[in-house]
Amino acid sequence: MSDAVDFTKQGAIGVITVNSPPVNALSAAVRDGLGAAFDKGQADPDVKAMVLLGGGRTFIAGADIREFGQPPKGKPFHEVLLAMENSTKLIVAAIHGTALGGGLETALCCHYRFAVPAALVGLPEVKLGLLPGAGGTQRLPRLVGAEKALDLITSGAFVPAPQAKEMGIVDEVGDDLLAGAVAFAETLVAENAPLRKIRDIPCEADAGLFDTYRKANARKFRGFLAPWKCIDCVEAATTLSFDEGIARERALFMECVTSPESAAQRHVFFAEREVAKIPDVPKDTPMKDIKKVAMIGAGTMGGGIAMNFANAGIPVIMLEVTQENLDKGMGIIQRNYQNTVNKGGLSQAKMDQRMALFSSTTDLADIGDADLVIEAVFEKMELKKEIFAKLDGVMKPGAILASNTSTLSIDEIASATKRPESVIGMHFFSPANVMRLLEVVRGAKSSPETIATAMGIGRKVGKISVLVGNCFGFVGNRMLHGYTGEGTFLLENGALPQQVDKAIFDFGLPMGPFAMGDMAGLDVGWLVRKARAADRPTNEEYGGTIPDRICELGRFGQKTAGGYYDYKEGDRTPIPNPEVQGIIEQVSKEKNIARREFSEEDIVKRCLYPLINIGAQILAEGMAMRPSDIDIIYINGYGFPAYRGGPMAWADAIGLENVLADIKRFHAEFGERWRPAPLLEKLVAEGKNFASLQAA
Ligand code: T1G
Repeated sequence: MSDAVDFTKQGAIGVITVNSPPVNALSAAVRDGLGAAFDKGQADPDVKAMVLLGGGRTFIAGADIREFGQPPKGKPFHEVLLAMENSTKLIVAAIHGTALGGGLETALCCHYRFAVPAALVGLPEVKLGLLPGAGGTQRLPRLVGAEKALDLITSGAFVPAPQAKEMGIVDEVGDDLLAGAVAFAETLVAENAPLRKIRDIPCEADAGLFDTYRKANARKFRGFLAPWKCIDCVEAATTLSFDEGIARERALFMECVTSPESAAQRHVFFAEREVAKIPDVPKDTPMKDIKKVAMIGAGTMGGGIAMNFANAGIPVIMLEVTQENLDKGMGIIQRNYQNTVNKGGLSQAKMDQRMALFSSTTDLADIGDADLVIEAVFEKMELKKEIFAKLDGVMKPGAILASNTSTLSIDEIASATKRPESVIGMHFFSPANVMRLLEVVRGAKSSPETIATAMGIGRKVGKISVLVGNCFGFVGNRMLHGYTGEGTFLLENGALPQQVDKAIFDFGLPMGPFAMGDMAGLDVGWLVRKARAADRPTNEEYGGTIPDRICELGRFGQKTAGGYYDYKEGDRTPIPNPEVQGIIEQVSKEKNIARREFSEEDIVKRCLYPLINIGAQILAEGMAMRPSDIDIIYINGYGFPAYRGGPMAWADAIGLENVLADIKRFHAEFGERWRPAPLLEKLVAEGKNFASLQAA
């Protein structure tokens, strides 16, 4: 028996326990151990049936993701599963925690399944750019039907045990995992229950189900590989024999597991977990208990941010300067919740519970007992410093003072208080109640406890918290500046907004820079450019000429029915505008630029390579802890496609020497803004990539 798997007996029931923390992943040791344990139970004449369970906090949570891309070792998984399914002794899977991926596939090769009520089951391989490669695409449709299997396999959703029982995935739900499963096995033996094999269940589907499903999900699965292969596998379960279906599944699994998309998505899986690891803020750093939050500003951002806390059951007091602003802000929150209720995403009772967690005031003195206060007012430093000075005098000792500023210095804001150790940035992304990303901006004096609390409360309210340094624009917006700026230079060089936006959309972002600008409002950038005009570096080319002229016409985007594009009433579809094209061509003429054609590849490099170059600068300055943090920021804050891994992983996949060669070419043609980041040059000179910095 390997250390990873124990075999014991309870009466006539063999108990097989996987002990491979933290999640009992199906490593080679576990697979070898399972094989040996089943052989032992099979050979023992006193054993009438067997129970398989996970030790620690969960059942088997899937294949060991770290083994993918490595040379195969240990007993092949499908051999272990075949031995179980063909066992002449009844096997019951006893599920707690999460039975996921290969874990659920193992349970489906047992003859019966027992689960505790809090258990979850699912086939989330698609999130890793994979498909259930151990029979899941052939067995699940036979259990729950092709249509439900399609949804479960292409979404990777986790199903609670009671619902899984209703669907037929689980046979029995009971409170005591081992005792319950052993009793269930004993009952089955006493009743001489059949050794059920899911493979023997027929599987049919309505003609056209799969093509209809493909069409209905084309936009959602755009650019991904795995969801499409999942559909093909489930379709095979309805058209081929079980063994032919298994062969088809294995072929398509190999196509996925060797694909760049899966390598990228597996990178993202681990990157999402790395963000929580902060070298100088250990995991056991005490976090403050946030029982009450105060929100300063009930505008779009303030309301959206506040909803996150109410959704997590944390009371929020809203502060505004006038009752009118309060009423308006609370109205927005009410409407947001009502829309969700109307769409069936929330019960009215839950909405009422959340609304009951809100209180509001125009009196600063009323918020002093909050454990965390988040300021979300206009991006004006003077105003923020005035507010933080007042907060310093009002908030109880130990309260955390956070700003939702998207670009301004946390250190300067903290300087307005006598407790800079309690000041931190919590930069949410609009719409704040939807976007997963939270940039936690550490000030020079932010204490480890303040940092740990901000990171932790972000996770508690469903965000992915990423710690960033205190520079202009922090990480995301600082890189965004390079991306959007290059887009306008492309217009001056000869491209049109619709060409740039199409190339970026086809690359995989949800929309291109001009459609995004029209959605966010062009006036926002216009105000920032005017505010910074006086101190703009003289050697920095100005990319704002075209958007300034568009704004001077009062064209701010969707909010004014026109910006770069026109928009019909109630329709967000961008329509190219000839007057805007005239402005673009006029600016090229004034700047003596001969307009030229650009391929989609040229456009992608010109718009997205600044993310890589600026990302390298950010890493060199220590404003991001690791390249994969930047990837997580761009995927969760800006819609960078997960199947490309994020800007830094994408650069590694292209090859940094290739990226640098193009950046040098752009530097020669366009000057300073394209100066290669020294870190990028260093890595290329040393034959390394961004991933080599992860261990740092
Ligand atoms: N392989 C390797 N390591 C894993 C792992 C896995 N499957 N799952 C988790 N870990 C690590 C994780 O990196 C972290 O490490 C620690 O365990 C705790 O994880 C053949 C091909 C189970 C719901 O996709 O969804 O089976 O950071 O922080 O929040 O068809 O982990 O501590 O060093 O996430 O409590 C399919 C992936 C695999 C499940 C627990 N299975 N895991 O969440 O803890 S492919 C999955 C999760 C497959 C078969 C196919 C979650 C969790 P570290 P954690 P958690």
